[in-house]
Amino acid sequence: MNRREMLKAIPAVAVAPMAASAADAPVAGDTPGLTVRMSMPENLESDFSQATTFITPTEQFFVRSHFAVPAIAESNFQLELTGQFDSPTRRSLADIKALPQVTKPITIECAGNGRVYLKPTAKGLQWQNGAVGTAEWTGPTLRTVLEAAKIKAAAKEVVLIGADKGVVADPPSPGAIAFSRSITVEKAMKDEVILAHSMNGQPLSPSHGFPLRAVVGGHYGMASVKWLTTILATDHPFDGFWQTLDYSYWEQHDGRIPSLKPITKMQPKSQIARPRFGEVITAGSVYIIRGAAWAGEAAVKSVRVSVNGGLNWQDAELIGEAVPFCWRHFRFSWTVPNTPGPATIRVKCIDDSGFGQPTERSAPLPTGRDADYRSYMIHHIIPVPVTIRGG
Ligand SMILES: Nc1nc2c(c(=O)[nH]1)N[C@H]1C(S)=C(S)[C@@H](COP(=O)(O)O)O[C@H]1N2
Ligand SMILES: [Mo]
Repeated sequence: MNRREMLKAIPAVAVAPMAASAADAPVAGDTPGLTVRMSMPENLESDFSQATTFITPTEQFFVRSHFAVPAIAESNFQLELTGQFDSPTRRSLADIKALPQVTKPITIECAGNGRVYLKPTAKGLQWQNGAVGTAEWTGPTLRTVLEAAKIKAAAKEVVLIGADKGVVADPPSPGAIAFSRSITVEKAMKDEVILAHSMNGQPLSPSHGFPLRAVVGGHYGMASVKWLTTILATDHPFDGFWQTLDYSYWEQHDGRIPSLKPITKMQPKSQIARPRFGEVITAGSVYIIRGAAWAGEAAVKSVRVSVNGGLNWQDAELIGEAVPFCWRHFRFSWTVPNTPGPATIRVKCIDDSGFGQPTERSAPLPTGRDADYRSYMIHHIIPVPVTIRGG
């Protein structure tokens, strides 16, 4: 934590006993607001200490954009379906809205969320823990759209291509390229993949992909292509810039020939909303530790809390119902010691296959070494330091 964050930390608010619906009620001390990580292109971070509601209000939802927002008029918007389709087509927004619709909440986390906690410092946007949010998305499933255009059995992947484009400096791209990512047809056919025209009941804002975006539940954010204009079905894996050079990680084989694999599934993770980093907490009080946990395509089985530097762990209470592909809020009543001094809070999420969060970035995982995730998939335990002060 830096000095500015220290100074920003505010005293804990008095916490009253909570009703069952507390997950949906904002907490005292909430303020709207996004932090500018980059103004051009627009990269805005949510304040995770405000993330005490299941749905993130759209104006507090983080924005991650590689290029300037493309201006698209709804009247001449067309989604092109090309490649491995028996009936390749173009569809207007009205056509897309005329298909069967679903509305689903889905959590999106940027693969670089938490990058600021990496040591040594990694290149890239220095996100703290606010590049994550949950919104309710409306539109047809991608499957509905693919089946309407009669996707061929030979199709293995669908490349989702955005209208935004530009030159990438590092590593240098071959001229201006459009943001694009693929998912396998197997994933594309799942219920959790939506072509959304609406977010939280309103048409998408320009920043979040107006007029149409993909939302790929369970995958990191880069899969959820905004300003979607083309769906290219291919019979071979896509090797584009953000599939190989960027948003990729090292997969170890025999320790000698690691190979780059596209980042896909969100790893189990939990974050503390309250207390904030460096918060001052009253000695002898009961403090409600709050936060949210998610596990991508898996479910959150439990969230464990340690208030003594990772020595002992106890179960947090999971709030509300488990919603697939969404975060789950948790709380934990901490009986704060009477002795003033520093304390450290840790939380860890364990998914339904028993896979949890590593203690350190370098820890070995079933999938390889966490450090091989380069500057992405940052899901090791991040301790939150606080100061206990005489009451
Ligand atoms: N066309 C396009 N889609 C995109 C991006 C982009 O730059 N261009 N950024 C991706 C990344 S890295 C993330 S994390 C999410 C963020 O979605 P949001 O800005 O709505 O929060 O959008 C994804 N979709
Ligand atoms: Mo991202």
